[in-house]
Amino acid sequence: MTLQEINFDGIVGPSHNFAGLSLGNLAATNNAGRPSHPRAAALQGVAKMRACLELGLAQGILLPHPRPNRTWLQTLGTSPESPHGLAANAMSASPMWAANAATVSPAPDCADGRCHLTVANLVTMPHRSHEWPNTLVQLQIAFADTQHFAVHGPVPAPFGDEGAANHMRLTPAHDAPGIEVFVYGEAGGPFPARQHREAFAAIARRHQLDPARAIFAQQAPEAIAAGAFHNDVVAVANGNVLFTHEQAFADREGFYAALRAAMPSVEIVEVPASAVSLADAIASYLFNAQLVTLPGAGGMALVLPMEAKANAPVWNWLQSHIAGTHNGGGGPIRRLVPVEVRESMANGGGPACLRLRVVADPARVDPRFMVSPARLDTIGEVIERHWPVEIDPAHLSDPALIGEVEAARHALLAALGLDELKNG
Ligand code: SUG
Repeated sequence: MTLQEINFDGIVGPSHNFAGLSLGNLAATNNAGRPSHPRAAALQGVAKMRACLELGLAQGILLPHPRPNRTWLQTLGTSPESPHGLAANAMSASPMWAANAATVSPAPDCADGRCHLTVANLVTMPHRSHEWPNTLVQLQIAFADTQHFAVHGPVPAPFGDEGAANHMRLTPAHDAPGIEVFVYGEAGGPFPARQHREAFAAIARRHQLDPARAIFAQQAPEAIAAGAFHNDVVAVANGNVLFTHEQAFADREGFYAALRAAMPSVEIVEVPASAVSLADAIASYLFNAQLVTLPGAGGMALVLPMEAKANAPVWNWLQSHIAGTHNGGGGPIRRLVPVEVRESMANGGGPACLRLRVVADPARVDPRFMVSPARLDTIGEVIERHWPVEIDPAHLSDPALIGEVEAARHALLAALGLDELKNG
C-alpha cells in the first residue's frame, strides 16, 4: 500500500458570490456587493488542479453543495421562495474552501492505524455552519473503506472548529508518523477567533493521537486582528518544513521549542516582519500556498496565488530564498508555481484554502472523487455550459438564478456519476 498526499479541491459552486458574510476576512468584507463570476471562478479552480497534476501530484475533488440549502432553510421555517433575510447565507458557495471541510490525521499518526477525518462544524459563521452535513455525506462516500478510514461527525457546538485550515502536520515522510500541530485562537479581539482549543483537543482524542506528538499552539491575536482569520493565512507546513510569518503565533519561541523537541529534524523557514509585514503577508496570501513535495528529487514547490507575485516585498523575499541569498543556497523551496484564483481570493480563499490534504492510498478512495486530466476536461465542459457568468449579490433570491444554480450542480453530479448527492 502506498500512502501519498492527495489534495482534494472544492469545485467552485455555481452560486459563488460576494455577499461579504465573513467578519474578520478582509478580502470578503472589502468586496461585499460586487458582482462575482462563478464560471470564471470555477475554471480557475480547474486550472489550478491541472497545474498540480502536471507537477506529478495526486488530485481529488469535493463537490459543490445544494444551494440554496433548502434543508437548512426548512429547519429555520422558511424556503428560498419566501421573503427572509437568509438568502445570502443559504446561497454561499463557501464549501469550495475544502481546507475547512475536515481535520485529517493520516493513518501513521493514529493508534488504530486508520486515517481519521473529523468534519468541521464551522459554527462561527452562519453561512458556513450548515456545510457540515453535506460535507459529511461526501466524506463518507469518498472514504467509505472503514478498514483504512474513520470518518467522524462534527465536534458539538459551542466549540468552534474550522478544520484543516488551522492544522499542520510535520513529518520526515508522508507515510511516517508525524507531529500534528493544532492552532487555536482566543476570543477578545476585534474579530472572531473561530478555532477553539477545546474542539481540537476533542479531535486529537478521537483520532487516537499520541499526546506526545500533538502540539497545541495559540494563534497570535495580532494576526487575527490583522485579518488572518485562519492560521493557514500566515503559516503552512509540509514534510519537515514549517513556512511561517514571524508574527503567526502568540508564543513564537515556546512553539518553535516544542516543535524542535518533538521533531529535531524540523526546518523552520520564518519570514521576518522586517522583510514582509503582516499586512503584506495577508494581502498577498504568501502563506496560503500549497507547499508540496515534488516527485523524485525535485524538492519542494510553492503553489501560490498570482497576488504574491504582484507584491514587491513578498516576491523579493521569495526570489532571495530561491537564490539562497540568505540561506547559503539551501532553502527548501526550490520552485514557485503562481496560479490564478482571483475570484476565490476576492472572498479570502487562496490556493491552500481550496484544498483538503489527505494522506492515503489513492486506490482506497472512491474513484469518483479522484481526477485525471480527462476528468478535469469533463468538469470544465459542464462548468462552461452551465455555470452562471455573473451574479449580483442583490439578486440571490431571484427564482431564475436559483433554477440555474440548481440545474448546474445537477449537471455536474450526473457527469461525474454522483447523482446520489443530488439531495445532499
Ligand atoms: O470562511 N470566505 C471564507 C474563506 C475561507 C478561507 N479558508 C481558509 N483560509 N482555509 C471564510 O471566511 C466569504 C463568503 C462571503 O462573504 O459571502 C467566505 O466565507
